[in-house]
Amino acid sequence: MYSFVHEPTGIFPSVCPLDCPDQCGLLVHKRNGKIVKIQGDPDHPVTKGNICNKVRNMTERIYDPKRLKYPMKRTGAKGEGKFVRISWDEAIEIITDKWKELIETEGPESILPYSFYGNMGRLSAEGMDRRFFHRLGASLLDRTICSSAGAEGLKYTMGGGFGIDPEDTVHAKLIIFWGINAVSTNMHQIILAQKARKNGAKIICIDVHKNQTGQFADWFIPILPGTDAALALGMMHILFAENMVDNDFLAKYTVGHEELREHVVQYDPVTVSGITGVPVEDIYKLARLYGQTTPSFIRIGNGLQHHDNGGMCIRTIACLPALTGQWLVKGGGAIKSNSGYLALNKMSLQRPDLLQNKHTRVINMNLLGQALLELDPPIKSLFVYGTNPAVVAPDSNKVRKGLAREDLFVIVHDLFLTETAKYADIVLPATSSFENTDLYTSYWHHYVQIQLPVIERYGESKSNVEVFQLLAEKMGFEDPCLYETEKEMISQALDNPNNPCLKGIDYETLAEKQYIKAHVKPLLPGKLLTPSGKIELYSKKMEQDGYPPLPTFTPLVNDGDFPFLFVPGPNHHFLNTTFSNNEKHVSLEKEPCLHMNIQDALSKGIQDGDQVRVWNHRGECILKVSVGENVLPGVVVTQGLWADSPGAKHLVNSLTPDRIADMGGGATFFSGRVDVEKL
Ligand SMILES: Nc1nc2c(c(=O)[nH]1)N[C@H]1C(S)=C(S)[C@@H](COP(=O)(O)OP(=O)(O)OC[C@H]3O[C@@H](n4cnc5c(=O)[nH]c(N)nc54)[C@H](O)[C@@H]3O)O[C@H]1N2
Ligand SMILES: Nc1nc2c(c(=O)[nH]1)N[C@H]1C(S)=C(S)[C@@H](COP(=O)(O)OP(=O)(O)OC[C@H]3O[C@@H](n4cnc5c(=O)[nH]c(N)nc54)[C@H](O)[C@@H]3O)O[C@H]1N2
Ligand code: SF4
Ligand SMILES: [Mo]
Repeated sequence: MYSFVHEPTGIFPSVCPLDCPDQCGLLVHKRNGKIVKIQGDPDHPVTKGNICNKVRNMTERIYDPKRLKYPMKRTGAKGEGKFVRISWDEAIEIITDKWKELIETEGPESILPYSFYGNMGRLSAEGMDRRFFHRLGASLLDRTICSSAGAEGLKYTMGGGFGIDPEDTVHAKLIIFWGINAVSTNMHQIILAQKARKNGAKIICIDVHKNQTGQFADWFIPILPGTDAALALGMMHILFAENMVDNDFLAKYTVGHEELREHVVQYDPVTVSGITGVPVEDIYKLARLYGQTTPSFIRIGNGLQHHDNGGMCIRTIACLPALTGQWLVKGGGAIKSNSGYLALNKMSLQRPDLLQNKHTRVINMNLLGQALLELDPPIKSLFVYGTNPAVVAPDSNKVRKGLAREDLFVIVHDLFLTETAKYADIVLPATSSFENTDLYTSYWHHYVQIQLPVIERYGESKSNVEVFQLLAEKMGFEDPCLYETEKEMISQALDNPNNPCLKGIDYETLAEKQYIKAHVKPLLPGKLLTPSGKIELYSKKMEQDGYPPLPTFTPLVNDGDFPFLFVPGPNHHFLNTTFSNNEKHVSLEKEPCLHMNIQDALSKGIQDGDQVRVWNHRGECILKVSVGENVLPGVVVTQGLWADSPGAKHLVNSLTPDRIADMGGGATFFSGRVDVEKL
């Protein structure tokens, strides 16, 4: 296998491993065996040498003295963070002894893997780990924390994660950033929008918070949380009423446009304004701009779908480009996710066939607290990797209570002693992505990329692939697929007869070229993966699944009698909790604050800069208030997944609901209510 580890000095191609749509090409500068600088790869066709501040400062994270060097065993109380060093042999023996005993006494489903995309490498996030846990017969985890509600809604409408090629968006004349803070979370879409703007494009942002993206836009439209489906339906009402729809397109490429035309009569601008807080004249202005501008492009965000009605919201917005026939225009259409184009051979990569009991229970990762506290038969062991649930999972007081259970055997594999790792019985040190071979596929652009090892392993750290191989060996598993090399796994993953876009892309060519564009054809004309092969404005499948078949606005669930809707999203300098423990990034981000409308502040006797207690029936947080007009009355917004530290109660997920969204088992982080009081 290829590797750059043995070249002590030089500049090596690489890829950003973080859960970010941009998946930048990187150049890693190495001197005397150590990384000294990380820069963007100027030759990367989409990211073109630009990278964010987070990753420009990543070297400090790789060599942070706090990084875990060796396995450890807990000596203090759960959550306290006291550990002693042990050897890998001892760690693997303790884990497998415990698991063999559990399998014997309670069955393998008493063990639960808990992971997410802390490293987007497909082998790290859904490779050997899945094979191992399938072979073990452990409970299955439904990985729903990020985008599953929206993914489901998009699938009903468009057949899957399929949008336009972002490289084409420079041709758009109207760009709508809808529920996405792209300046922080998709910076290359902003760079493309700037190019489009130079060619005369107008940029709109629809959000509950006038953040950096709202400030970047030519027109910011503030909206009440969870009401976007109503706004989209109001736009459709006007598009039909004023004959701004493309009837030929509707007839040829959609199902149900006649039903939709009748259905949206009820969503008149006055009604929609009452729901969304968007003035009637702005609804007209928005609909007319959208109806009269071509190409128009909507970048649909993830924040939008972290609501009770998130699936239907995405499904509804995704219907809009069809009304004006945008899918046939270069640069027109939408992107929510493009993951469908780069779909790997999941069967070969994850080997679900190794799971003998086809009725194995499936646990929704958003319900971790409930699962640990209430499930019967109980979960007795939890293996956490590539995620930090004590901070990122909803209703974190419940999660922490579960993690603290004395009879729960917890293993955490991570680069750092995270908040979650403090609850572990055994902590295992993980390599950084620059120490591994892995395969990367963006969910925004159309490039497949490879990571070849650039540096030696830090301390005694091991990759996810290696850890599950060690566990498999000690468990006595003999299946050859548990011992395959990264190169073999990459080849199998890319060999997907169901996905012609990946044709001709293999390990060798990737190692030579670093990134390869998939063979993606425009979505239309063509057959979509919906039951009808067309865009489903009316969906029979939804009806069968118990949903309204037409796009519909459903209000948020009542979350108790608290005056404010609470929207705690990600921030600019962290990636979820990654970097929240690195000094440089924390100093750039300073501290979390709570944005509050001036009217609300007045009525609560709160002034800019005050410390406030934010609370509800689930928990509380202490934050500094920023008073202004960048949120509507009745809404409070904070950014960043900060952990609690002595003297700082910043854990926003202690306030968020663990209710499940309307579709896909999704999370509802932004549908909680809180009260706020001056301290
Ligand atoms: N810098 C940085 N980049 C990141 C991340 C990070 O933590 N930091 N996280 C990564 C991950 S895992 C993901 S999933 C993506 C997420 O990135 P985005 O897709 O941008 O999603 P969010 O930031 O969660 O929310 C986007 C916006 O939705 C707004 N919003 C919330 N509720 C509503 C609503 O009801 N209507 C409307 N119109 N807007 C609403 C929020 O105010 C926010 O500005 O970013 C990735 N990139
Ligand atoms: N309030 C609120 N909560 C949210 C969100 C929000 O917007 N608001 N966003 C949600 C979303 S969209 C997401 S995706 C989740 C994300 O939440 P997480 O998936 O927990 O993401 P991170 O916090 O970045 O944690 C990733 C962890 O993986 C570790 N890691 C990195 N590489 C490797 C590796 O190769 N191996 C191993 N074993 N570990 C590794 C990192 O050190 C880090 O501790 O958070 C969700 N939580
Ligand atoms: S986090 Fe996103 S923008 Fe930053 S380097 Fe990685 S892929 Fe690029
Ligand atoms: Mo996410």
